[in-house]
Amino acid sequence: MSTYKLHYFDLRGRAEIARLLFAYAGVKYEDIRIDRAKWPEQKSSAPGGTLPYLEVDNRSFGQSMAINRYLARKFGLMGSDEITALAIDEFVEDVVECRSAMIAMFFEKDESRKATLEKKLKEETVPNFMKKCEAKLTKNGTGWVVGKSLTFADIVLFDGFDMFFSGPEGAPMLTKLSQIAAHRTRVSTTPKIKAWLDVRPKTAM
Ligand SMILES: N[C@@H](CCC(=O)N[C@@H](CS)C(=O)NCC(=O)O)C(=O)O
Repeated sequence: MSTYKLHYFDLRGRAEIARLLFAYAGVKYEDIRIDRAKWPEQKSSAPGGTLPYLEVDNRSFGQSMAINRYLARKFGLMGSDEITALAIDEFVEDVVECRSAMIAMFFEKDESRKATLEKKLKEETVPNFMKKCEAKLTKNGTGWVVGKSLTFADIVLFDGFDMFFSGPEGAPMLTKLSQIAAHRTRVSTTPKIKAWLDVRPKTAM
């Protein structure tokens, strides 16, 4: 049995999907939360100088999505065949694309550029993604994104928009997205996930 240490700031951010995967799989790991003030002196021990990174036994690996995919595969959440894994990954990339557009807008400093990005996000990117996601959940008809049980895709969807759906724009939108709303409930009430959500540190993001 491998030993795992997940290093990140005291945030959900880019580490929360891994934490949810550990929780769902019921696998023990050390959830190491680095103080921002101490980060500069620790940066050189992180692969690529960024967080999160995962120590598996005594080897360290960076890049959050590589870590997430490794854990998802290890914990049997990538489906039982390669085509199912492809469908899961396809959906995960849709989430990543939509989230990246949201993050780019959030961090844009130039006001005029920010306004352009925000308009595109509100009028096209987010509604289009949500529409596609509602249709996908309806078509699959099992309550899960791919196949008949929870996979990596469900955890990525749940975590990817967790902050958005708790906020002033996302919360009212969710009332009109019946499939996604039901999906959020289904994921968050899955016993091992619920147990983590109930105790996880309350952080701003
Ligand atoms: N593509 C990388 C991005 C990692 C990244 O930018 N991490 C940020 C925190 S979310 C970080 O380490 N910031 C501190 C720094 O760069 O010194 C990943 O997904 O892991």
